[in-house]
Amino acid sequence: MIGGLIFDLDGVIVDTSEFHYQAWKRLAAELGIAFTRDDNEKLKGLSRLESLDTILSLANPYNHQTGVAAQSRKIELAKRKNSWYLEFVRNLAPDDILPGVENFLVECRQSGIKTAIASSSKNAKAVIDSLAISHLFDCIVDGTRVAKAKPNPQIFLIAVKKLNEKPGSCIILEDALAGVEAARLARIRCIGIAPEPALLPADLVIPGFLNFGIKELCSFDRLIRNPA
Ligand code: B16
Ligand code: MG
Repeated sequence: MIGGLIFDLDGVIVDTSEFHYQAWKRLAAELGIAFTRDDNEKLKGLSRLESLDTILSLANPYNHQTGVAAQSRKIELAKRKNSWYLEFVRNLAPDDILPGVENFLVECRQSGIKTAIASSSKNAKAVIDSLAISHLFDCIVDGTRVAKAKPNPQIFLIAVKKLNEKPGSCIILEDALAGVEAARLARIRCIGIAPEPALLPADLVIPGFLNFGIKELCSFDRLIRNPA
């Protein structure tokens, strides 16, 4: 019996990774750091400051600067990157929702399954507003609500509680390694979204929602039992 579905946002409902890539690349270029699309892949699901640390360590893996001055410089850099990222987000529209996602959400809700968003992004609200989909969710937990980002399971456990469900009655939909790991630590079943099954260690991996509806979701529920 499925009580709730918990959706990651970036990479599951909408693909904003190109926006993150362009904004991080601009910052990296200013800092004289080479930054590729492959590097960007490794940032998926991480918090903004963790992403920045990862980029800074590309220039010097041993230079883990700490202290108040280093921290306030990092906050300033992350703020600049975010202002460029938000310029892209402002142009998002309902047409940018990934194929099949909206139908899947409507179908699940009509079947009595509750829905939540659990996103590491502190910009989740702006993205959801641009896509005009907030009415399709019972609750939204974003990066402003949690102290520890994925792979810490905290964000998913808060979503389970807000849905008034148990981990065993929920299923997470996630595109990032950090998110799949967080699902495992939360002991919640996880469907990964990726072009190839080998890319994510989830209970099931699908390329997207075009050929995945309530029927397929219920077969998954019957086959893959709660890990707890
Ligand atoms: P922000 P998700 C994550 O969102 C993104 O995957 C990740 O690439 C990004 O660094 C993180 O949000 C923080 O985003 O800078 O907007 O706070 O996939 O958990 O929905
Ligand atoms: Mg994601």
